[in-house]
Amino acid sequence: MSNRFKSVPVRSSEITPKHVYLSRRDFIKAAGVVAGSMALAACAPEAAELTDAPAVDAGSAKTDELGNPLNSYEEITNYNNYYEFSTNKEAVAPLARNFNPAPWTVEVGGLANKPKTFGVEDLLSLFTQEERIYRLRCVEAWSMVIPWMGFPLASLLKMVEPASDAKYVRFETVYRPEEMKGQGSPFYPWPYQEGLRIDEAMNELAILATGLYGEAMPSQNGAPIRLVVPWKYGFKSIKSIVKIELTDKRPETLWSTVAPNEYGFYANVNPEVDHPRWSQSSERRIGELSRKPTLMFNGYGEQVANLYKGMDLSLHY
Ligand SMILES: Nc1nc2c(c(=O)[nH]1)N[C@H]1C(S)=C(S)[C@@H](COP(=O)(O)O)O[C@H]1N2
Ligand SMILES: [Mo]
Repeated sequence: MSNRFKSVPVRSSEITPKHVYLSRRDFIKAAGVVAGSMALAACAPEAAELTDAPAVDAGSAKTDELGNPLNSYEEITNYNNYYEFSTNKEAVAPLARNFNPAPWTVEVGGLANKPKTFGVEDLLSLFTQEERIYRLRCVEAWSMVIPWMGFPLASLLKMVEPASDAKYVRFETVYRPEEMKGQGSPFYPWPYQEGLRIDEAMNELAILATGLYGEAMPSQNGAPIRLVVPWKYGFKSIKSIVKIELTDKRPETLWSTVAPNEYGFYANVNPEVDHPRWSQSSERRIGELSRKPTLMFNGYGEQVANLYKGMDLSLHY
């Protein structure tokens, strides 16, 4: 079990919400990080306090279950697809600085026996936050390895008790054109929406992520809560979710509305099915020089291939 993907339970007390962000030294004390780090921090107090780097796991040589090293916090938080802010990946982080993710609620309902609106604080305390080291493969053929914090989407769905006719799950991003200037663009049908079949949503790999590198989720990565479905192209992993709806109809998605022949509903990572405008057989790992072969289901076939038995995957780009 443990070597099928990297998952470590983390006490919610070890997660630092940005609004109560302590100095790195205080955080190290609060989280009970090993004595070695304490000594280091004491030797270099200036550097420790000035850094914007994560307080947990900084500089450790962690890898995913295939031995791939993690991308750095810098890389993960400065190269982002988040069209609500900008279509320029390097411009997202500075534009997201004024985004305010607190307070925040997520409405979970539709075809459910116990629909409920949750505050993000509720979600952090109701569900054990665990670290999941996942590969993120963008449909644009670049990828990263990211240590997310979060909890299984299935845990939340079970709590609201899906009705027997619920077949899909629909997700919606916040709509705040004042804070998200990209939402002024007429080329996209805002708010961003996405969807999964309910059995995909219940798969143990699908998580709602609330942080990365042990820190609360940065705005540019989808604060305060976003979906992560690592066997699918990155655009399925919708950010800054305010609504989750169980439904009997396949949801419309932003990308399948804009370009249905390029971005399908399933969007499973597949090296054998090319994007109409480029090959998907290899990818550029951010921070590395040579390209890597793309893996079927992004390397998660053991956990998810059974979801698609009998489906012609070449028809489901
Ligand atoms: N709401 C919203 N969610 C989104 C996007 C977006 O533009 N808006 N971009 C998607 C794409 S294309 C990718 S590759 C991932 C990128 O996630 P990251 O910036 O955390 O690496 O977010 C996905 N989720
Ligand atoms: Mo993407």
